[in-house]
Amino acid sequence: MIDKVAVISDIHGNMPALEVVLDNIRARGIDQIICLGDLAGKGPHSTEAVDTIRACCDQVVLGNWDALLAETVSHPALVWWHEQLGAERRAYLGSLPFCYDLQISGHQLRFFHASQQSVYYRVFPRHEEAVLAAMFTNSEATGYDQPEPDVVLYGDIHSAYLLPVGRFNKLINVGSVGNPLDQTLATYVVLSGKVGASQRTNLDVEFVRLPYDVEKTIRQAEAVGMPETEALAKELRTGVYRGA
Ligand SMILES: [Mn+2]
Repeated sequence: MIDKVAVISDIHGNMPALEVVLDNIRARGIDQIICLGDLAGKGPHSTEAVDTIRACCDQVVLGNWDALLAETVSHPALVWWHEQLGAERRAYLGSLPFCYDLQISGHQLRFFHASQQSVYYRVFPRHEEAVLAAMFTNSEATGYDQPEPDVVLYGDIHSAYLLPVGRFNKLINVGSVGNPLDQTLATYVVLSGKVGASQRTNLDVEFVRLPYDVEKTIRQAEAVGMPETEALAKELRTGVYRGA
C-alpha cells in the first residue's frame, strides 16, 4: 500500500487557485496534506484561505507573510490584510510551527517555508553549494532533536524545482498555489511512498501544474479595492515577479 502526501505552499489568498488544487488532491484520493506557509497576503481572499487551509491540512508551517501579518504592522498595504484577517486568525498564523519532519520510505524529510535559518532567509537553486547544503542541517530554528534530513521541501520563492545536493540529498521547491512565479499555473507536489517506514524504498515526487481562473481572482481583488492589485494582476498573468 502506497501513501500519497500532497505538499502545497504560498496560497497568498487566491481561492480560485486553491479550490482547483484541492479538487485535484481529492480526485487523487490523497489523504494527507502538508502546507508550507504564506496562506494570506498579496491576494484578495486571505480569510477564506486561512480558514480552508486550517480545515483541510494535516500540517501547516509558518511563512514569512504569516509571521509578518501576525504582528503589528505599519505599512499601509499590510494594514489592509492585517485588518481583514482579524485577531483570531492572526493568532493562529503566529502560532504556526517553524518546521515539520516526517519519515517516508526510509527517507528523512523536512518541511519548512524558506530555509533552515529563518522564514525571511530566501534560497534560490542558483545559490552556492554551501548555502544549498546548509538547508539539510539542524539549526536553532529547526531544533536539534530530530535527525538531519536527506530530503528538504520548501516554498517561498514561488518557483518549483528538484535539485540533487551532494551525493545523497534532494532539495525540492514545491512552487506556489496562488502566486506562481515560474509559470501561470497553480503548482503543488505529490509524494508517493510509505509514510513512517524506516526501510529504504522508492520515494516518488510528482509536480502538478493546474490552470485556474486567473481573471476571476483579479476581478475579485479589484472589486474589494485590494492594495497593489495591479502588481498582483501582472504576476498572475505573466508568472514574472513584480520586482524583476
Ligand atoms: Mn510567499
